[in-house]
Amino acid sequence: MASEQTYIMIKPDGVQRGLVAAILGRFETRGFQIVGMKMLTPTKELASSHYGEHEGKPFFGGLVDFLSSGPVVGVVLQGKGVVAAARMMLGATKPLESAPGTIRGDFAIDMGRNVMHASDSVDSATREIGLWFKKEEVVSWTSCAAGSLL
Ligand code: 3AN
Repeated sequence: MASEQTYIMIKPDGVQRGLVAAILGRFETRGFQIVGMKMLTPTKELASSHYGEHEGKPFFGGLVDFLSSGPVVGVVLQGKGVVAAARMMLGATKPLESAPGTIRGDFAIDMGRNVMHASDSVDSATREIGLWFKKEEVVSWTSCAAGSLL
């Protein structure tokens, strides 16, 4: 399995509920590497581009309004199979269908307040990393831990 990068984002509800460390900690302790991270309040334009595939759907306006309503934490994660793994750790789109142990299954109830985003494919990850990060904002580092595979 090749090393990949994916884009994950703690949404405004996750930031406001103080879940940033708890969520990011799951990825760090599993062994994935944070190679880019920023906090910002997205403009409506950025939020619309991010959710471009949903443009025209009835929930699009609310989705964009919510994502741009407050600060989010955007993260580039790196590691073997990280795109699929992050989706598995995130859980289903509808929080009440998310398995316990997943992030949404443990932290969310409402569809419109489902605490986190994760790219759903390698192609989406490439697009979303390019949308949220400049090239120089994604870094490269090696762990100093003995025996580390990073
Ligand atoms: P995910 O966030 O699991 O990748 P997407 O990309 O299908 O799911 O949808 C993006 C966001 O749009 C979801 N997190 C959810 O908040 C919202 N959403 C998706 N489908 C619906 C729907 N049918 N009704 C209301 N909101 C929706």
